[in-house]
Amino acid sequence: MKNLELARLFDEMASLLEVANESVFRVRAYTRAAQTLETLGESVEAVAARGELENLPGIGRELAAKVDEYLASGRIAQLDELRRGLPPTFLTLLEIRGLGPKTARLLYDRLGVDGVERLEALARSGEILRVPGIRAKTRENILKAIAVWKAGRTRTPLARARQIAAGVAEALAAHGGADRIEVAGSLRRMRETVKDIDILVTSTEPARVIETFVSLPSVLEVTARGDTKASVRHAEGLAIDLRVVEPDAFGAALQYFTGSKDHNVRLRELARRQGLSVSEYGVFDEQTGARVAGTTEEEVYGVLGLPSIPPELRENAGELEAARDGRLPALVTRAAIRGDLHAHTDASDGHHPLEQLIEAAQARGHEYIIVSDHSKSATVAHGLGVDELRAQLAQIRALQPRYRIRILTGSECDVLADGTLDFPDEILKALDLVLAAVHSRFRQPRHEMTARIVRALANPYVSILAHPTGRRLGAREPYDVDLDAVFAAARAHGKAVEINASPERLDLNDVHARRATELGVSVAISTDTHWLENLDNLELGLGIARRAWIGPAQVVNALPLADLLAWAHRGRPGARE
Ligand code: DGT
Ligand code: CA
Repeated sequence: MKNLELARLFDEMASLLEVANESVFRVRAYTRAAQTLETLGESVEAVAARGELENLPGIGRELAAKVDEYLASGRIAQLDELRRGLPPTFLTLLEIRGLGPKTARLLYDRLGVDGVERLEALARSGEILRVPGIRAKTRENILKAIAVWKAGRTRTPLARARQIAAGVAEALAAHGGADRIEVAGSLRRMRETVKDIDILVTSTEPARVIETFVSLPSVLEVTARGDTKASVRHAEGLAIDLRVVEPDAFGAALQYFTGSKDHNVRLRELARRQGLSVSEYGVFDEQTGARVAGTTEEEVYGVLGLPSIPPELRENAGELEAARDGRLPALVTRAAIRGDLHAHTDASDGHHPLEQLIEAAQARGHEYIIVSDHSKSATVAHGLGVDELRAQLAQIRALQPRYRIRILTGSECDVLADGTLDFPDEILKALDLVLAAVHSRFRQPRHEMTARIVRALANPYVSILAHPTGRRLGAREPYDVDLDAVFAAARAHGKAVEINASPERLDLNDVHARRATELGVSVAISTDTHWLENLDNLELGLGIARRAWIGPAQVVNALPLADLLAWAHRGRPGARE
């Protein structure tokens, strides 16, 4: 299927046309075509074979010809033409948020800025201020955007790192002669990005484990290799460290290499006051030198008089004091989650029909699944109009008897620039549960954005604020909003805020989610599913919630169906108190 490949090329053409100063209409035609291709439900080859390319939204004769050209020859002559005369790294400049194609071109022509590295150097030295239109404030924004861009590149997103680690663990289990295999480090603590992957194993044949590890097909280079330890660089750039440890020191090693470093430093202080020392080999009596613990983590914490602290809490953020005082929270678990409260179908920008979404959610043991397609203002996401939503409600009513799982009717309804909702109350009241979300006008000043969201939360039919900060990891910074004011409004109206578990969002993050619940606001841990396998991203949302010290009582989708509906309908006009 060449859909995404072509979409990427059309996006590139749009950027290059803009750089070449072409009319906005031509530029937009390519962006639009790229979007169509990205969301197309079948292969573009099949559509082309039927000669129906021009029936696709946004694809006219000229673009259809480009698609045909690419499918026939693997190239687009005009694209090659546009690329000529620009260095291949030039387009990375357009990944810097806020740097438009015209400015990028100007920077290249005047100062030879051919990529991010040179851009950063000249921004730091101040030389870019010589380019017309670049002021001190622009320079500051460019430097900030470069920092975001780099952060997105130097650390690996949790979701991807988990997949890579799972693959390595599986290979070691299958061929490596490893007994226990555990992932440690920031990955085990569920940080949203990780620098590297730390893996611990026990084995009676360390040499064989090491050999299997360094020979994995995804290994780019072996950077260190010893009898019980090896480090490699994975094809995707990140490092993976493997250590083979003695079974009776496994708990101590796991505790040590899980970190965080700050947590470990505090733990060692606590130990020292009790005449004990903690290392990756065990807990030792400082006087006699005898080892008093090490086989399991429980034992390591136990000899220090502490309950075992969940890895997600080990950031030296009050967890050791809480453990000492018996105040550790009982964190939310997968078993506590009863359903998913954010999912799309192919009626808007999801990729599967309603029935498949329902079946996939039911197969995961959920008690309920919402259908929350976009509303009409979200045009790029093919948002539903009132009639389409009514048709969907009828469809759900007809389907429900066939399923055990409860299908909740819903909407991810756009919050318009003034804080009103994209659907009138008459239709919102027909829905089981409404999500409110900002998808436009991201650059409103802080007070406007705050007032906009606060107003949406006051709408009695809204239950959950979806992805409250609007960030897209490595792509878009959060919009400027006073989250404390948002949380106060949510609290006042009894609304929940979302922990959106999509790997591109993770919004709220751990810090903000902790703040929200401390202020008395409940959360929904939701996947924002567009592809069926996205339903499994719940684990990422749980990671955030657990890092935020959240227990099941603070999670609305831990409620049984009847209680969830009672909560959602509580503030609606005519609802029983
Ligand atoms: P990152 O940056 O995402 O890889 O984060 P971590 O926490 O995985 O950090 P990493 O890989 O450098 O080290 C793994 C764990 O090893 C860390 O969380 C705690 C432990 N560790 C590493 N260096 C030190 C140290 O100097 N002192 C102590 N106490 N522990 C350390
Ligand atoms: Ca690490």
